Amino acid sequence: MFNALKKKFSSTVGKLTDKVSQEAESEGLKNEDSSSEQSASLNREKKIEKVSSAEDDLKKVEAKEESKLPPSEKEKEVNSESKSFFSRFKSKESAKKDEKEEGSVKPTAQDKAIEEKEEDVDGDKSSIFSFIQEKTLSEKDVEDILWELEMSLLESDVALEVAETIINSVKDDLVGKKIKRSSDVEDYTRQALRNAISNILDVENINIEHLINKKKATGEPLIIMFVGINGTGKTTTIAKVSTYFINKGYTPVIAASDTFRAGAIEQITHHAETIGIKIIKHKKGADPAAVAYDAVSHAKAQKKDLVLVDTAGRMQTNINLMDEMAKIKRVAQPDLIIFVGDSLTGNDAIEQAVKFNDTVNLDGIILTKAEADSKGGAALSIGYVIQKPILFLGTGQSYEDLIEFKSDWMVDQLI
Ligand SMILES: Nc1nc2c(ncn2[C@@H]2O[C@H](COP(=O)(O)OP(=O)(O)OP(=O)(O)O)[C@@H](O)[C@H]2O)c(=O)[nH]1
Ligand SMILES: [Mg+2]
Repeated sequence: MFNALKKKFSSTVGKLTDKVSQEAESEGLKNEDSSSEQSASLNREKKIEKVSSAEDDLKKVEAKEESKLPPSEKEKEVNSESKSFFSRFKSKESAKKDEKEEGSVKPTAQDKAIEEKEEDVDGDKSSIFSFIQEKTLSEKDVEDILWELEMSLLESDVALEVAETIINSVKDDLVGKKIKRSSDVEDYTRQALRNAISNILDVENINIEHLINKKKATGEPLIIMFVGINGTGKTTTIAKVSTYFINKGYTPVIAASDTFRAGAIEQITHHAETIGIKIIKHKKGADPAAVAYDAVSHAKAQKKDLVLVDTAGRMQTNINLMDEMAKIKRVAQPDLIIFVGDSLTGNDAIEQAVKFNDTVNLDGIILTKAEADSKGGAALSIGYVIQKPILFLGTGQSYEDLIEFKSDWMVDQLI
């Protein structure tokens, strides 16, 4: 599910990490080059300073130890005194190595004094390098890759306003971030994308179960009407939603208000019988609003918890059929109107949702066939565009193939 979208986000993370790492590397090298002279002269000065103070220390130590040395050793030391200190400093490493190999020779006080001074110099050097390697992300670092991402999102049927909002949010999050190591780019980008997607999906949700219980407390059923264009999966989804609430202990009734399409009443009757729930139906061509009204009366009289109203598929461009839907709404007075869209139709599903929302004011969305949808554009954008929550995703043809839509789950699917 939504694999193409997932790949696009993950490729953005990869590209940005590679780009910034490469830039940081070359900038680091440049900085190292340009600062190498400075740092070399700084180091030289420091070394000279430290060395001369080490020489002083050494002289003191030597003066102390001189008396202890036998004459021959003393002679050797006097000879070596005439060597430059620098050459001794230089050969110290190999001497140290030899000593290590010999294993038993303890460092002399002279060595210790020199070693301490040298460590100071090295310490200064490492702090210079860590400074060179820190990088602040600029707009220039991210803009090409984010532009590419925006194009990919549009190709995946993400609505333009959603793609733009995501890109701007990621850009705002990333620009100015201090990068100390290349894994930071990956972490920050991933987090920026997660934030952007969470914000897109952050539409006020509704809890249907809570609403059923509220209505139940007043002795009324919760009425839900399902709308959408032809063949999106309204009827199948009603069977799935019935199953979902039966499993939670509620009793639904179905209103066969698609009196328009041949075979529609038979189709939903078959589902109701299979699931084992009551269906209220009239003849083909009857007034769909009257069927819904009867189903609500039945539910009230029989203390049923839910009325699920099936409606005929209608194109959002067909004014008469859209008006008829508004009439069913007026008569049945549903508590919720749910738009059922085919996830695979991407941007079309979003456009339909906008038109249906304009006509009857939707409360929520169910996207079907999501299991076959690799693009994911509709799932990512539809809720944001009409500011209504996605409640469920249809994920197959069987009654159990319905999952509750949670924004955290969606973010985890994508990033
Ligand atoms: N793969 C898959 N198929 C689905 C899903 N939901 C519905 N379908 C299939 O989509 C087709 C149309 O489903 P219906 O429930 O008849 O659609 P409808 O919106 O009621 O159609 P009309 O009444 O003609 O407007 C059927 O073959 C369903 O099995 C789903 O989540 N996944
Ligand atoms: Mg139908």
